[in-house]
Amino acid sequence: MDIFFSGSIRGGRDDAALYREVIDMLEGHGDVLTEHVGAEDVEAKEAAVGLSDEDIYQQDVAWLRQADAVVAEVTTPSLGVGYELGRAVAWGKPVLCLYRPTGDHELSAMVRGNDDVTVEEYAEPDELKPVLATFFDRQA
Ligand code: 6IA
Repeated sequence: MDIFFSGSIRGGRDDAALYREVIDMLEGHGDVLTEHVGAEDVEAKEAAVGLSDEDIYQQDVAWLRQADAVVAEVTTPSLGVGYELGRAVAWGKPVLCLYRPTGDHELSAMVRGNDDVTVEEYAEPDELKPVLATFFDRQA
């Protein structure tokens, strides 16, 4: 199972440590194609590697196309995450969005209102293990 994990990068890195925890949990369910989303120093790495925005876009869309499932942490709003979700839904991929309602931002109606997206609300990362198990059991 190839898993595309989606989380905010230029939208804001407040939840970066949480993304790493989610990625660790996802690794129990398959290969995570996008581990860099959880990297502490992703912006510095981006500058060091010298990828253009076009390189990032092309690589990202290729990974998204390859993925068997998409899991996004959507508490920090991100244009890139929203774009990836739209493409994933259009390709008929199973999509799970994880959202903490205790955050500063209300979840977009374009995510919560979409029947093709499973939205799970949570407060603590500990709650996610059974949520992920149920989601991946459904894909088996
Ligand atoms: O608009 P945002 O930057 O918040 O969008 C975040 C989403 O875009 C993530 O889910 C990623 O899949 C994708 N994304 C944004 N930047 C990168 C990136 N930078 N590499 C891959 N995907 C990205 C290069 C970092 C690397 C050299 C460590």
